[in-house]
Amino acid sequence: MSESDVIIKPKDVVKEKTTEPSMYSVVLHNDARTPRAFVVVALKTCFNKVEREAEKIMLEAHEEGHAVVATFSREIAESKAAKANDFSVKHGQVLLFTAEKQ
Ligand code: TYC
Repeated sequence: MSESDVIIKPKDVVKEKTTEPSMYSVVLHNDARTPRAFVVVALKTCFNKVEREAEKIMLEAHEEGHAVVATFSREIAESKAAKANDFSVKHGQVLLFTAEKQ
């Protein structure tokens, strides 16, 4: 071993801790007032869902009380839920989307 060799003992090795960013789901909530057809339009307009997928999500929310629309990073999920809620208000509806940590 030369004088310039550096000895790294196990206790000196610091493990890099990496944490994956949390994911958030946009959740669609059921209510008694919003027409089913409007829910489908909102899902197609705000989340780029095709008719069949939008109907499936709408029916799940209608029957179960809520349904996951899609999952994103926190910023994207919150922004998309807010835009979809604005779309709902703009059309005089009470349809609600929330962003929920997974
Ligand atoms: N329950 C509503 C009705 O019977 C339809 C509806 C479905 C509303 C899903 C919201 O997320 C919802 N007109």
